[in-house]
Amino acid sequence: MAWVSEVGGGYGTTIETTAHLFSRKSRYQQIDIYETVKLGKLLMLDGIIQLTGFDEFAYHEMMAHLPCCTHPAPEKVLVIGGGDGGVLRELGKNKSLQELHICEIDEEVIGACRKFLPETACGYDDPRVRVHIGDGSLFVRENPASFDVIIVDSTDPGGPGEPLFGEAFYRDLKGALRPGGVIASQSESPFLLPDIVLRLNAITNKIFKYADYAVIQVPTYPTGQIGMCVASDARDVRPQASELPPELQATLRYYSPSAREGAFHHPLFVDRLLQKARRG
Ligand code: SPD
Repeated sequence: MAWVSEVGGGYGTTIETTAHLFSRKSRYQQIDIYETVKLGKLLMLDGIIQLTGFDEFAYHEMMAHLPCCTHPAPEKVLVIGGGDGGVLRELGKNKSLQELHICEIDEEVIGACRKFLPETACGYDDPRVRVHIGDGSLFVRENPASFDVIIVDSTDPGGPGEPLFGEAFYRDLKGALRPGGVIASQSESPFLLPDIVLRLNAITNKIFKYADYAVIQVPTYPTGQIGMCVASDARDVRPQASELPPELQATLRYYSPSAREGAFHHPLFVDRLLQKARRG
């Protein structure tokens, strides 16, 4: 038995593992997949926890269904990053979506997850999926006015996901939306990385007419939570603009209209951070 840790900023999260299933340094990052004692499979990129089988449903359901339900009738969706396939898997449950595009920079993440994390990477099996290997920041610039929903499922800033945390990228995201489009992006934990939360919310508030921030409970991420920016030029992003079919809603374990509503209600320190972001 070995304990593996994500450490940084004087803080760490440690998980007990039983087997190291995959380890490889790709052109972009160190990729590790473990079997754990309590939490199912664990995927780490450059030593940062990306998912465990225990709670990945929380993150992936919210990242996929919340922005799709912010759009009245989404058809064409793009995922940037998200090479493990978890967001794709959730999008695939929504039969009204017509095209599911993913732009992932690291082909080796896809290969490793398809082999060792099939319960997550099964998202790739959907015939509506089109895989683009490349830099998401270039892909959105090269595909203007193309998507109803764009979901940025990035790693943390500092690694290959670094270009996905700047204002230029968010301007290109907006440019890649069709009229009425919605974006959602992995936007870190307000306890752990308040400066990043502030920066991303300041960017979305500056660029989009409507912007807000939702929090997802994910126990195995440091501090047990992570946030997502949600933004659109078309409508307020807090209320649902469309509902999931009841048969799909019944299969979910986290996303629901009330979980959505709650995700936008914050403790005081986060509200103050978001007020500061709105002031720019
Ligand atoms: N701090 C960890 C952030 C990880 C966000 N991406 C997770 C990828 C899961 N599909």
